[in-house]
Amino acid sequence: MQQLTLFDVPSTLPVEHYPGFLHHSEADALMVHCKALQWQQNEIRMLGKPLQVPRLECMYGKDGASYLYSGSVNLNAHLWTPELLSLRDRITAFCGHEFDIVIGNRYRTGLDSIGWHSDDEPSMGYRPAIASISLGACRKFSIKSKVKGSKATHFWLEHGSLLLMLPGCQEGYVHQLPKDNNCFLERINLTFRPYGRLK
Ligand SMILES: O=C(O)CCC(=O)C(=O)O
Repeated sequence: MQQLTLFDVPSTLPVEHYPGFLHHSEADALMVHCKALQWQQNEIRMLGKPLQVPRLECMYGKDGASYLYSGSVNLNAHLWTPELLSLRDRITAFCGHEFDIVIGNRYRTGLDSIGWHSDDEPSMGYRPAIASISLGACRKFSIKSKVKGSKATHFWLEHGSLLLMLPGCQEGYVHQLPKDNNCFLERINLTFRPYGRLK
């Protein structure tokens, strides 16, 4: 079992943050691999009008898996690459949670982002754990309780870091990756998720 220090997380948050989960060279190699994945530019419908999602997306995982979010974007799984599968198994060995799909987000610059949301699609089952790997530019990730007026906690997610969103996180909290006008570098995020489990 990998020995890592749990970093700067308030004890009430159902989140664990491991900045050095991947060695720098492993993260570099994974970034090269991820750049060659099958990225797509999706659109959501806002007030009846199509709007480009401010990032590129892809999904890999078990055959036939499809993931609908915001009621309008449907991601269909490409088959696992050996690299993504081996990373998934390594995360499971580290944290004990099991994952069936990975969703990739590619933020081309700091102008790409994802707004406040929780990942509560029923296809992930009851109280899912989600494991998030960050590559490339260090960006701010914010999380706050769904209770009105709650203050956000911020994490700077470095190249090679792992952020675990534990069971209960999606039910009680929302998260976002806001725009950063001072960031000109690319970032890739991989979220490993359960899919199609009854519990
Ligand atoms: O890029 C990130 O760190 C966050 C991604 C995210 O919120 C999501 O995929 O639901």
